[in-house]
Amino acid sequence: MSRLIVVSNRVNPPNPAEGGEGSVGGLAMALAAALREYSGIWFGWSGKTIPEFTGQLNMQRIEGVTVATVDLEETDYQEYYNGYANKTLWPLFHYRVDLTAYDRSFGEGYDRVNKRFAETLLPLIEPDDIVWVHDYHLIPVARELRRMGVTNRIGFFLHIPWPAHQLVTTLPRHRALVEALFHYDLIGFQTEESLQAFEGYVFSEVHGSKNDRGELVAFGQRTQAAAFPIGVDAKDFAEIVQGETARKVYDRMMAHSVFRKMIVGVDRLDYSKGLEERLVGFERFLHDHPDLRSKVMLLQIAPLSRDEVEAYQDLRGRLDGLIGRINGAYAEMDFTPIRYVNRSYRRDELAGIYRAAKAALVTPLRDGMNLVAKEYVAAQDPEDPGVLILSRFAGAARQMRDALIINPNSPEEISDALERALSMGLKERKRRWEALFDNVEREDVTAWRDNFVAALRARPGPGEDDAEIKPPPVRSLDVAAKALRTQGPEAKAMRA
Ligand code: GDG
Repeated sequence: MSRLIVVSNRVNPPNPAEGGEGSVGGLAMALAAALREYSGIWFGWSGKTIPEFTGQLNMQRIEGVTVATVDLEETDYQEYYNGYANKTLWPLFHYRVDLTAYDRSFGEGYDRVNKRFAETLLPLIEPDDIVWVHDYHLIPVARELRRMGVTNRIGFFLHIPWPAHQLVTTLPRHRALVEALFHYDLIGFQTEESLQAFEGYVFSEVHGSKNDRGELVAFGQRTQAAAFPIGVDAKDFAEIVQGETARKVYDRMMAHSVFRKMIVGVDRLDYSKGLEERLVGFERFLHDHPDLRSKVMLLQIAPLSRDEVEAYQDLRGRLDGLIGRINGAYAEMDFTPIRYVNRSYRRDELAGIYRAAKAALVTPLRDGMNLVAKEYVAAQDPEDPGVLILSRFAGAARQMRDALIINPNSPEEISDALERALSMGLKERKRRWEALFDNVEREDVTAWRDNFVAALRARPGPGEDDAEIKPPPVRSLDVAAKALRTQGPEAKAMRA
């Protein structure tokens, strides 16, 4: 069996001392699970910066996983990580053009670091290995590896949405970014919607096509693109919720909310998660339902994330103000409606918290998938399950039709859904939960990993497939650009 080499920006193997989680974030969770059963290597940035890049590899074995990390230079960190990844691609791919920085140095830093990643990774790759690159930080890795002669199968999975073509084209380097994706043998998206948006770009912007094998053809290359919705380790979650820590936390939460139903939100503090909209919706609920005010409380867990980026600092400030306003207006001397916590909890503690909550509010404005929605379902008591309120803009909404689906931009919809969730009878709660759990269990993280790896292995290897690739048709803009560079009569006509 060939080895699997997983490449991601950060490398966070699970740590039992932290309740089985290396760090907060959906990607880390999923990758730890992916490597648990495959022999292979997890390669990425150590999270440390040094004055000058050395390319020195640090190899360790953690919890059965071989981990290879490399340190980055401070400038790399600023331009590639804080810059192009988190100030350009993240906001743009979450439809926040207003927060997107189009800074040329960020793009250069992004290319430089991707090249450094590829160069450092190169000596680790053996002929039979398959390489699986993750997320928007590392799109050009395959292009760089190909330039160095690597012919192994290389796959890519995008954890965040692929946005509409009109948004992608606001990027000055959009063509190069998409071309870089065509060096992968397989590109995975979270949803059909993202897949279609990507295809839309390929067809309309670079006049690519789909061949009779379903491959996308453009830039003189071809690749396979498909949707692989990511899942959670549902079985593990259902088990840890029965463990001692989860039970203790559950009992504690129940004791604290004896006369009140607890609603929970768990998110990295990120503007894509719709935290402000959620709070405004909850405020509307309190306003519209004076009779229910004394019967509910909202626990919002929001560990800080990317707090060196201004947009995240601004969001934090706005949330502090909003929560202060709502608590000021609706608190009693012995009660505050919103408990807001900026720290992270262990995974097993989180499981107990989920189980004690009568409803979960998951309200992203855009989200590749959203694992919290799935974890909440996995942690419920089958005999008395809580209700999931889920944004239609989370990738998870495609699979989780039995949640109460809302538009997070509407405070009224959030308020109505809360009222409905809190008054829902046991029969309906069970019916909805069973359908949701069935999906969460079936389409879990193992299914995601196995489907992706199987599809990647099924791609033709080097020399296995000599089908001719037609070069893409010349775009009218290219003709115009060429003409402008020449001195002929065509050029004169164009300049005129
Ligand atoms: C990206 C995409 C996609 C949160 N707080 C704590 C904690 N968490 C864990 C949750 C969950 C994970 O972090 C968050 O995952 P999400 O999927 O909700 O969101 P992103 O971090 O934005 O993940 C997303 C995902 O990648 C996977 O492809 O679903 O759309 O944006 O697992 O439990 N974990 C612990 N303590 C906390 O306080 N232990």
